Amino acid sequence: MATVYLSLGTNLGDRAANLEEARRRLGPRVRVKKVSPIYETAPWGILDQPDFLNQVVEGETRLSPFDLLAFVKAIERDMGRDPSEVRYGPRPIDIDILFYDDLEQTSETLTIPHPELAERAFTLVPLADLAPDLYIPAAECTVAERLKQLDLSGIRRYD
Ligand code: PH2
Ligand code: MG
Ligand code: MG
Repeated sequence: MATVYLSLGTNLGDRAANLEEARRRLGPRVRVKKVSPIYETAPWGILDQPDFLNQVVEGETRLSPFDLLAFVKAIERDMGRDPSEVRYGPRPIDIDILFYDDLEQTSETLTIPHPELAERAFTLVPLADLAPDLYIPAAECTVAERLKQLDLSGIRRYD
């Protein structure tokens, strides 16, 4: 069994329902052990789009990293995500793999830990609720330490 941390993000439709639906759909292959609070977060990357809801889940899975990627992409697609949407643009659901055990891998389709993790307060805030002591190799510090260096304005508890 691998322990994985996944980030969920949504800014189209009924956002809270989208998070719930994504967690439910993970169920058969990723046993969700912990869920963070939900945060409402100002958009990052492309600023002119609706606010997101963000959440992180800790799960256990027997899927390999690439099979996990295919599984979460299928959930995104089945939940109505438009494959031609723009990078960083609006979406009903986004599921990103943040950590897979202590694996470090770089490839064209899947880099673990998530390559932009250390820059994204909207991911680090809910991740810190579950696993503040996880080490981020690219930042050479833990999740909690990295969080202290970021601007947290634009992030508020939602639930
Ligand atoms: N996801 C993006 C781009 N920008 N901003 C916030 N606040 N939350 C997100 O989940 C998010 C984003 C692309 O995946
Ligand atoms: Mg994604
Ligand atoms: Mg993303």
